[in-house]
Amino acid sequence: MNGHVDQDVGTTERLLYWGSGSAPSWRVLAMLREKNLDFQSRMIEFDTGTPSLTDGHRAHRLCAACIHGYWKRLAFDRALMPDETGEHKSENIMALNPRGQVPILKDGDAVLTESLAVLLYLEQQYAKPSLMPEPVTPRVLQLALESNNLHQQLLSVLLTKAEDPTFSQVPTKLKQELKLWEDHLGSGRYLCGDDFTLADIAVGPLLLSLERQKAAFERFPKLAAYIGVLKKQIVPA
Ligand SMILES: N[C@@H](CCC(=O)N[C@@H](CS)C(=O)NCC(=O)O)C(=O)O
Repeated sequence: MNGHVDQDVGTTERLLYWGSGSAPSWRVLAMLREKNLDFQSRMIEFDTGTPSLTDGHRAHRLCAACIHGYWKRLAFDRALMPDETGEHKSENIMALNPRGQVPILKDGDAVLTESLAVLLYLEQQYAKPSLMPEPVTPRVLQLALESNNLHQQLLSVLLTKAEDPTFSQVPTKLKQELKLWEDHLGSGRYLCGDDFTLADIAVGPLLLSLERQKAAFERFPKLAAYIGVLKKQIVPA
């Protein structure tokens, strides 16, 4: 049975630490599900009362840790910030990932802390069902890793009002990034044709997170259609 709830599930030696609203975590959850892999699920709590986290953000399950981190990068007055007491900074998590970030996957003796590394590892380690065409298609690898550019831009919109349905607050750089992904989509159902691949798992949760923020995709019709497809394939996290 696949675990993606806030409790231990299964009896395997596979354990995933993840956070609600965390797109990188969502990638790993989606991958484990596609691979039909059992795991114990540990959803960590990183909402420590971040002042910028509105009810709208909470309702839309946006990543509290990202919002917090974004304020910090903007050099928001540290005195106004709560201490980073969220579970992601606990001794237990820091011992596994000194960056204090999730997702973290323990698989037997292996510990992986970067979501894209986890995807590649799982694909390599558990080949079936395959999410990588054989022979390896450069495009799948290219787009899977290129998705990190979109992730960077996604972080920049986390502070826009979750209730804003117009997408008017979306920074120009994000729009430019979305245009690139619009152009990446061809006539196939997915990013690399008609097969669901690792590239879709890398990109999907990022787009679904944006959609969760009520971002309107009217000016990106291919992306809008793709998101509709992804919503049927990728379980919310
Ligand atoms: N590059 C990492 C990013 C992981 C990440 O940013 N995780 C966030 C949640 S979405 C986190 O744990 N942030 C806590 C912090 O940075 O303090 C990955 O892809 O796994």
